[in-house]
Amino acid sequence: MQRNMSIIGVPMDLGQSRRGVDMGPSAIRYAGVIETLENLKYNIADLGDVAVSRPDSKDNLQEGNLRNLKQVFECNQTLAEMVDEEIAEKRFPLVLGGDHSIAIGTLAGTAKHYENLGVIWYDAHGDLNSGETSPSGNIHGMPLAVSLGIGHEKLTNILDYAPKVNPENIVIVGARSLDPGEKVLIREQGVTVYSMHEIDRLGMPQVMEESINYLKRRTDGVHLSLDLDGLDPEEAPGVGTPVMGGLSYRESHLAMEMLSESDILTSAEFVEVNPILDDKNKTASMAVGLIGSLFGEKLK
Ligand code: NNH
Ligand code: MN
Ligand code: MN
Ligand code: MN
Repeated sequence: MQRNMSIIGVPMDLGQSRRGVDMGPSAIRYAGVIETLENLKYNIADLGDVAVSRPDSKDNLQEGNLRNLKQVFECNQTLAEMVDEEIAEKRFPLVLGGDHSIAIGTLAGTAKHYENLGVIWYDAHGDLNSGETSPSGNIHGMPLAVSLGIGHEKLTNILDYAPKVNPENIVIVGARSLDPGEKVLIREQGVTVYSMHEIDRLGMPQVMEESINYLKRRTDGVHLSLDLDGLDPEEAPGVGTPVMGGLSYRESHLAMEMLSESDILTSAEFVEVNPILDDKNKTASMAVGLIGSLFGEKLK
């Protein structure tokens, strides 16, 4: 794993409807992400936060069922350029959200650098909606579809290329709330999904072993996009769209430890921490605990 790492905060809350997730990067920094990584001997450059513009009342807030498209696009464009530059300078990008719409920018900046980027999407949701299938109009439910080239052209074409990712290089872990259009897309495009059903049947060790082996065989870089709502809301309450019956903190730690051992990751992001809905910064602290395991912290 690359020892030089750049942290990029993205205080974005316009990709969904509940305020507060814009404070996620502060909460994760406050919970000690920099100290944790420095203790693990990484050289950290904290690049601060990407600017997110505010929609004013005159703006057209909704364009083709995409809420706040203009602001989400502009922020992701900037984020994509930053991630691109960090990777070009051989620094590992660690992006802190913010809502999950920011994966559009992270993936745009990342996928350029690989022939065949793999993606692990750790989430209760599939984030495979488009303006046509979205039940909410919230762009945070769309970033994975956008990376497949499906969705509004402004978003799919960031950094002037599309698609970013091959659907067969995507593994979703923890899904338990998929919309009808997302299920169709998963079947049609050959996305691998370990829903909670498979995790219950096989257990996290086998799920991660299969995922890692699969991606190792067919990709030349792997991005982890971890939505904290993949975890069970009893344990991680600080998220905007909680779905019961999720992954435990322990299972998630194991997943991170196995990813760390595999050494396949080339970029990562942690998203959807909402400190307003949290219980004493517990969810942000979990994010930092998981980041520690992902980057090599050992229990003994
Ligand atoms: N699938 C729903 C939508 O598209 C919810 C998405 N919410 C998320 N995704 N938090 O991870 O609106
Ligand atoms: Mn998500
Ligand atoms: Mn590529
Ligand atoms: Mn989610």
